[in-house]
Amino acid sequence: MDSDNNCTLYPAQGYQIFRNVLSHSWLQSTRDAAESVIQHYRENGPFGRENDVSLGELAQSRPQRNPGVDGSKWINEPFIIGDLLTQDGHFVSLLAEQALWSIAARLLATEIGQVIFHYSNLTRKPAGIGPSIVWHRDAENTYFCPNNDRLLRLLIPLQGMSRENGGTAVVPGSHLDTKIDKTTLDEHTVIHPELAAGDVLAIHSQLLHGGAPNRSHRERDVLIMQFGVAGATFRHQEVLELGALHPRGTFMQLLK
Ligand SMILES: O=C(O)CCC(=O)C(=O)O
Repeated sequence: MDSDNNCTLYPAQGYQIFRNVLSHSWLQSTRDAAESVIQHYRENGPFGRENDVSLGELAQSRPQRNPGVDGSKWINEPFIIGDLLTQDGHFVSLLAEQALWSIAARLLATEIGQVIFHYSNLTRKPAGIGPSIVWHRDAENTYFCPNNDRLLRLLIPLQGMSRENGGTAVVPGSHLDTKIDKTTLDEHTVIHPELAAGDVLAIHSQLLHGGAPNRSHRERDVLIMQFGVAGATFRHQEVLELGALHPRGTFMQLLK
């Protein structure tokens, strides 16, 4: 149902899976870069940067998101690490890759030269202690959101992701009905796409999505990149991460 690299499902479903976008070697080097950033966070603790979220601090401030987890033990465990391009040059190389921009251009219905990068982060649900992610639409985000709602998030799991390890859950078609109440969702309308490491899950800005805590023995690290279209004005632009608002050409130049 969901594997369709021609994007024909996206208009009706509001999400699309692209299989094997990261090759084995890209996947391995991305995992290595993610591991080094995670390790740095563990050794140095929360950096106090607005774009990072500690798993322990989240568990303390919103215990309902992570039942049974004692936040005080996990202050140095990252839940979200943002501004990835400043953290490791590998993420700059990855962002220069055409495949990600081609997907963004097709789903945003524009030319690849009109696509711009907004921001990226690593969103983690570590084995056994990963928190839930509440139901939301990305167009509601107050971090980085254009007035025209033309944004697209690409989620790239670095390990296989499914319902079992707190994989991203979606409500197909909910992008077409923004009146659906996210507080009273019928669970029969929810699906949990199964992704292999290196697949890409593209999410429409109005699609309802979220996910349960990870209480499995499997890690779940997801690289997230948000793209938009050049020329938009913004209703929220909390932080300009390195590379924000730039097209692919900038990242290719940085590699020279
Ligand atoms: O990590 C996930 O499962 C979902 C992340 C997400 O919802 C988002 O970035 O908007």
